[in-house]
Amino acid sequence: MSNHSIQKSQAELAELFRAGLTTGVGRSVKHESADKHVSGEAVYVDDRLEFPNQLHVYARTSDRAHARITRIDTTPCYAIPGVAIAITSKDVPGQLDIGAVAPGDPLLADGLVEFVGQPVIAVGADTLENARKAAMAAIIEYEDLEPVLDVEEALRKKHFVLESHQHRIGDSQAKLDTAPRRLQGKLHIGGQEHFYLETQISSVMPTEDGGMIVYTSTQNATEVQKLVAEVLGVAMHKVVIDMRRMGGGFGGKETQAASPACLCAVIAHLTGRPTKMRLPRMEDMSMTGKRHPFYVEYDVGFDDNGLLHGIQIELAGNCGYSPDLSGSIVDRAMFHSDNAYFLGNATINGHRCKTNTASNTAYRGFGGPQGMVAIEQIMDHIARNLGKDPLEVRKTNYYGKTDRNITHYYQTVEHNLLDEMTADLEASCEYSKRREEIRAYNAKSPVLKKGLSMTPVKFGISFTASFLNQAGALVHIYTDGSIHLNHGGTEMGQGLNTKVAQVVAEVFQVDISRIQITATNTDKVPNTSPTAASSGTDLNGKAAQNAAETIKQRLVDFLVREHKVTPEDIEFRNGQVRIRDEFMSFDAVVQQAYFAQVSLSSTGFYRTPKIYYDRSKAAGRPFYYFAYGMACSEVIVDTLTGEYKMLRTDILHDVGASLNPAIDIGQVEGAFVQGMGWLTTEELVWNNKGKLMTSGPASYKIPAIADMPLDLRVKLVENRKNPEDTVFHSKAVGEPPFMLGIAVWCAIKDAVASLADYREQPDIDAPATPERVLWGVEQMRKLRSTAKAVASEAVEPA
Ligand code: MTE
Ligand code: QUE
Ligand code: MOS
Repeated sequence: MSNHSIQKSQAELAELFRAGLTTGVGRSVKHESADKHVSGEAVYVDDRLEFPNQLHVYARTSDRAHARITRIDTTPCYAIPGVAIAITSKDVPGQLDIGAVAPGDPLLADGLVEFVGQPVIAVGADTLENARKAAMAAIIEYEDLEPVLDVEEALRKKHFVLESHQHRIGDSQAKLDTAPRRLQGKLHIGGQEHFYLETQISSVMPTEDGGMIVYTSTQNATEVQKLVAEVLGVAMHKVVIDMRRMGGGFGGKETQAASPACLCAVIAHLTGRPTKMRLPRMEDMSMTGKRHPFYVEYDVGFDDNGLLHGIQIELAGNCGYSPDLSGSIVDRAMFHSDNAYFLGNATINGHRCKTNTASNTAYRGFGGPQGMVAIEQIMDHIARNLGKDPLEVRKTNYYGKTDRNITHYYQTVEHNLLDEMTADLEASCEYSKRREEIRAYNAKSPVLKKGLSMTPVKFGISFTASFLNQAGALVHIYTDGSIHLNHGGTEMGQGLNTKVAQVVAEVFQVDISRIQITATNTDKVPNTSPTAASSGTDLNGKAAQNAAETIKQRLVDFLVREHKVTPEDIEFRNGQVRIRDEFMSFDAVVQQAYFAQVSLSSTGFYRTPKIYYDRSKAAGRPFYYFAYGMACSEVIVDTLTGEYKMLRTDILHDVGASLNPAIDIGQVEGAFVQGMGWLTTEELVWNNKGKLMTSGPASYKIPAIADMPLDLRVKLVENRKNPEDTVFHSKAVGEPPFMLGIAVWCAIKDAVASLADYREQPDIDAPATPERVLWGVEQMRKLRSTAKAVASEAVEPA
């Protein structure tokens, strides 16, 4: 970097200049922490050197789903050695509620418990073991109340955490009544545990003036800052959040990282000692919320081609005991209940059902996947009713390019890639040929049945709460030419820091090795939005670009003055700067600018243009653009056991002009497998007392390497810039490919439907566990034998 020792000649500088940059945007630069992830040197909160005198915090949680607390006695806690403090809700100095958007989440239960796993008291002790022993020694007595554990019961009783909401276009009722064909159905969709490898964790150090520095694993630094300040009853400027990286978030650390941080802060405040709280896996699984399970009812009218005439969908999200983000999550389910299809005349009702379980929260797709599973089920149902290939019915209903392109929330779908991407993938995966082969195979194979399905994804990019679509960044250039970069996003493994660094490398035209990104920190970039809605790169990349361009402009202005040239004479490239026909290294330019008293530091800011949404009218343009994907999956099902194996999946996914193809393909593969796990083996089971029985990896089955499709082929759409002015015309990638997993669920149902000549839709709820698949097999066999009996009776002579 330094060129004090070796002065390069003009010819050498010119050659470097001409060679061009290899680590800017569009390059498969490896993840900034890849080596450290592999060697184990990446520092997570639990790896930080511990503070002297630190307390470990442990929460004793409710073992009742719904009860009044009649007595709490913490005196027995103090008999355990090493115990410093045992606190209840009464000891919280500031506000007790840590609800993210609406109140409803007390930091510690206050007279009432509403789920098994709800924190009631917290203990600080010298070791985690002592804290746990002491917490278990407390006396807590309850008077049981009737719990609501079933989403259908909650829906029937209108037991909601928030009001219901409607999206409506046209006259669905009239169209249902006049449609040539009509079907009704219902479906349960399961939840999903985040299973981030690093469980929730915070470590807090009290500082002067009543301040706190909080090291925590969160997607939402500003929210934790605000809630820590509120529970302490101090201003936000007393609290600093430092977040270097998460060991996975997947939405589970958007709101639910706050509770350990706040418990640590309260105990640090009351004792004056540093604190740390890390949830053991079983506690993490029972205390924190998951993806919302949904119950869906539909009524659909269509014609003989399968074209939709009218549709009504009831989407009932199981929110758990409190609102958390369920308002926006059920909204996003409603926004995506069209997926890729023009609904025309539609009424979509979204309900936020309250049950006595942990408060369900953000999870990759944020309700979108549940809405999309519903409409994909409907597409399959229509196809079985008509005896058509489901892909034909899907294509018939795709949004048009110039007409049939208004969504049920009145946004026009522009630049849709559905037709081209479907045609491309259909050809490259040889859909028709394999469809024929599979039909032939199934006709000859009595036990093993193959299934095939090709499903699209259209996912809206932007927070639907429009104000969240903003970001900030901070860039410094030091006098040696090295660059320090901060932005408001958080790194959870998705490669955000790498992409944002590539953007800054591109602007300055310097190698990425010059750029250091450090922890996300609320005193560097304030008022951050959560890193969520897949918009981390879109927002923070643009903010960092803005900061870097501000500094670059100052450098250009300086060179213009100094060298008496015009801005057009100046070009930055590969660590060099050309000033008309003279070359200077970037370092030398920076040094000269410093001596000329030019500021080498800048903030940057970005807000997404064009979007607006009026929720009271349920109309607007909530999404800046859509990301598209297509997946084709082939499975084989054993109809004697219900077990299955993924044989092959082909994926074509749209990321606009990719900022980093290697990272993007990693995101597509990871998201697809996570989506597949949700819809196949990941089943959450509660007992009739509301206790989560699947609270560890022994009983909750996430996909492992052996569950991968035997043949997985992932391609990104080539030569398709995002037509909107996003960061270097890229598209968000974090969530959209999750919903490619729907192809696997539909392929399993396709294999089972073969048992009834593809004319019946098996009732296989999600997840399609082997048990459910077996029930679907039995259902198909029963339907066929009744049909045969009826047919043979009909031909029997009287
Ligand atoms: N990838 C990894 N490795 N780990 C994660 O936790 N979270 C996903 C996705 N990809 C996640 C991930 C979710 S839910 C979102 S919203 C996006 O990353 C957030 O990051 P981005 O906006 O920077 O893509
Ligand atoms: C997608 C998301 C989020 C969202 C909307 C989306 C999200 C999120 C919020 C949200 C909404 C209102 C608030 C708030 C957050 O909305 O992650 O603090 O007041 O947190 O379409 O991912
Ligand atoms: Mo992702 S669910 O928006 O954190």
